[in-house]
Amino acid sequence: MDEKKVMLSGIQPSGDLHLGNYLGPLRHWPEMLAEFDCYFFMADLHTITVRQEPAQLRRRVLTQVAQYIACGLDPEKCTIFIQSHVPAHAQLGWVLDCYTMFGELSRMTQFKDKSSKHKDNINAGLFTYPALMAADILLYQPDFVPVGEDQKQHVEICRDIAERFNGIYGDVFKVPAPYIAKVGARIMSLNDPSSKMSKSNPEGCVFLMEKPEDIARKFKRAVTDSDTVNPVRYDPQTKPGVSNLIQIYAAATGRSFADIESEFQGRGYGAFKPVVGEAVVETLRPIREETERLLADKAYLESVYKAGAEKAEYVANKTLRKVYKKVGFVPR
Ligand code: ATP
Ligand code: LTN
Repeated sequence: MDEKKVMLSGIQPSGDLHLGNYLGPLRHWPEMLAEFDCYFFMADLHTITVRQEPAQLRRRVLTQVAQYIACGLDPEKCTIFIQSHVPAHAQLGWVLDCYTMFGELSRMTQFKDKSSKHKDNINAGLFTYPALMAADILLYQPDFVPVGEDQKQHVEICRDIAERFNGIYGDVFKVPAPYIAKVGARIMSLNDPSSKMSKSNPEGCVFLMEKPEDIARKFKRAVTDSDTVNPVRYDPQTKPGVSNLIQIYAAATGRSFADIESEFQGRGYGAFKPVVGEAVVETLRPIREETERLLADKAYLESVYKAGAEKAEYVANKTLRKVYKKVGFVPR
């Protein structure tokens, strides 16, 4: 019998989910439920690499569980869990710390970025984060890890760690591949198209739970350029702002760039920006409404993440036991 391929991904509940998270990885996850055996988790262990307010963290984790479901992840068809509920992540994380080199961790772009942003808290967890992420992945032996462009480097180091470990102990881990969707892989900030949309710049960022009028306002104010002849053209080098809007519109409506350019031929940004805003509002509306409904049903959410933790733990422990045996730990 052909076993289904496995895929896994997670998002840190370090802020409310935004349009970049959605149009990048999240939107594609439900498409994979039929084909793959899927695991989706809230990466809460990763989140404390940056100081968090405990009540906020709890709220965001639960909201994120509800949002995963509202975005189309049917808990009957995949495993949805909270990372800290499965101790094997931290346990394998430690083992892999010992197979990850200081030099390779020093080259991680995200570490460089985050340590320059949080100079007062450059903790060891922030530095070893990729080894924990490798553990998150390798525990489930996935074939694919669907993420946004910025996480590619972390999936690559995970492959290196897996190959190093396998090189010493034989085939313990499956070596996974990143899976990065073409349209939406990197949504840029609305008020600064040179940097990616991120919760750390809330004015340039559209959150999934945001009110329609606020979303519309952010799109109307989106930074474009001063081109007046046929301004709605996709050219990320010279026109990053409008190209980002075209990308968002294409991802939200499923239309091609060429089709969008021809619809707006000869028309200005004043016509284009509100239309993009409206398309995003309509894309997010059902997700927001369903998230609100689910958040009012705490018992259901709890049943989802408890069942998810049990299923995840079973698979994760199998890999962990194998690893412990290979490195020479005495079985209990
Ligand atoms: P931060 O603001 O701390 O950089 P973030 O908002 O980028 O965080 P992450 O938790 O790092 O969010 O990312 C969650 C997932 O969403 C990852 O797979 C990441 O690649 C993807 N992602 C994040 N921002 C974008 C974006 N602007 N465009 C496309 N994908 C994105
Ligand atoms: N680093 C990822 C979150 C994450 C993740 C993972 C993604 C943690 N562990 C394992 C895929 C697989 C991020 O989104 N910032």
